[in-house]
Amino acid sequence: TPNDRDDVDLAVKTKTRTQRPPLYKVLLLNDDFTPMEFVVYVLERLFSLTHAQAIEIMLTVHRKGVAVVGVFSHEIAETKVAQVMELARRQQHPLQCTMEKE
Ligand code: TYC
Repeated sequence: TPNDRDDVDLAVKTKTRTQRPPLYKVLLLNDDFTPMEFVVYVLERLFSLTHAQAIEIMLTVHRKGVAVVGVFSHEIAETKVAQVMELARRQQHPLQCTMEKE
């Protein structure tokens, strides 16, 4: 029969790849002036970290100059950065927060 050969009726498969939205790292930068307890407060309040996790990340930034605080969609990352910068500005701390594509 015509279809005895496997290659005759092989379906044409189109590979569909799921589009994953790019993710962005939110980075916290060290400086010499922002109080450690303010950084811990910001991390707890805006990134839903426990007190222990917040202290750990703050100390990493303090020692190494920068650390990833979290990974988010573009919109959430932008909002987090803006919220950190606004809290710091209100208290007149030079704390800097930025984002970068993962
Ligand atoms: N280096 C600051 C100090 O000694 C503390 C600090 C930690 C500041 C993390 C910013 O993102 C930062 N007071």
